[in-house]
Amino acid sequence: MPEKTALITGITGQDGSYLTELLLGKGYAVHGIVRRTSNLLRSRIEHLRRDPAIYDKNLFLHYGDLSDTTTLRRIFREIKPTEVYHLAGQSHVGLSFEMPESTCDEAGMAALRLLEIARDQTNPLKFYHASTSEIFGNALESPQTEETSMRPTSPYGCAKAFATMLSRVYRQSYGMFVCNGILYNHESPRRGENFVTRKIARAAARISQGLDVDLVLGNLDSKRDWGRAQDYVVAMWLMLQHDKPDDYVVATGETHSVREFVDAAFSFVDLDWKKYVKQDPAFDRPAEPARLAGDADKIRKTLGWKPSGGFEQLVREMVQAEVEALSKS
Ligand code: NAP
Ligand code: G4F
Repeated sequence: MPEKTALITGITGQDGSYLTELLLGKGYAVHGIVRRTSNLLRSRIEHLRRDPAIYDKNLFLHYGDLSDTTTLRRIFREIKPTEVYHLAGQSHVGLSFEMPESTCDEAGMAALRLLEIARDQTNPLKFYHASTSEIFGNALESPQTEETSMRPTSPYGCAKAFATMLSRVYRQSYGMFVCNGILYNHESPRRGENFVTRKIARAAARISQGLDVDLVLGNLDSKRDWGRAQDYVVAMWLMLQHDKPDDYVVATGETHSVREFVDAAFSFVDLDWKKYVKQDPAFDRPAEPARLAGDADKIRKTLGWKPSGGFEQLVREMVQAEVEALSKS
């Protein structure tokens, strides 16, 4: 049996799927919590689930939900994880204004439930909490560091700020090994289709093949610090391998506007984006950070982490993946 047993909430999401691949490659037994859905297909981890050398050998899935504490507690008791990566929850900032209560339960209260369960375990475990740059909101300084004060601008940001503070309290009060990864936007071909980068990459590919005629977006001026998801899951793992638990900003330090992302994506398929992109205020949020940029100095110096590739590479990878998916279908 592998010595290290990881439990991942949110294993079917973008980050959960890349983290699973990383941990399997390192010889871990990986357990993931999946929700009951009406469709059994879990596209991001289907290739692992269909691999008889992996599924039910080193990768195990358990039904559960963040609201179902008794089931979560039973899973902990049965598998005795040595590392817990808590990634699950409604992660769309815009939608958090439409579903504030369930978002805050999943992004905030669920961390409390899991920390309480972790506190009761007799075996030592390390706990990763998926914090976010959205806790900084309208930040008072740029770039932001681990010390920057929290000024969230959305229900999602508020809930994550709560869970981030709580993780610190559990570390300080109970001596638990709990880390906050304060991650800036990270993207990949596995990004959910209603996040702006994937929406743009998909539209650029489809318009170039005559399958769509336009792309409707919200705020084009907004600036984000976009990195590659594959790099960011390495940062999560590194945090739990260090001898001391701590909080780390994970970012590229480079910001680009949504307009720049659109320009780069459409250029890749030789289109002039101005002919196809429309704006609809329906996609605007009641409030949001105008610009987020992270200072990843601490994780670079302490854990030796750094991002690979740059903005152009990320855009290229995402559009290329969409073009290839279309040619296969
Ligand atoms: P994602 O693709 O939206 O995945 C979310 C995961 O949570 C999915 O596996 C989803 O399951 C699961 N989930 C949602 N509600 C649940 C519930 N009630 N019970 C159990 N599972 C539930 O998110 P991601 O991009 O991988 O991000 C991972 C985490 O990092 C999230 O907490 C996010 O808020 C945070 N984060 C992300 C970024 C980023 O740029 N990606 C940056 C900072 C922080 P289904 O597949 O069944 O929907
Ligand atoms: O892709 P987004 O929806 O990502 P957002 O809001 O920055 O949140 C993501 O990153 C956070 C880390 O900073 C995570 F915590 C969170 O879970 C999530 O992964 O939007 C990026 C920007 C925003 O300014 C938004 O207003 O793009 C702007 N935008 C413009 N048009 C749009 C659209 N966003 C979306 N989703 N859809 C649009 O049509």
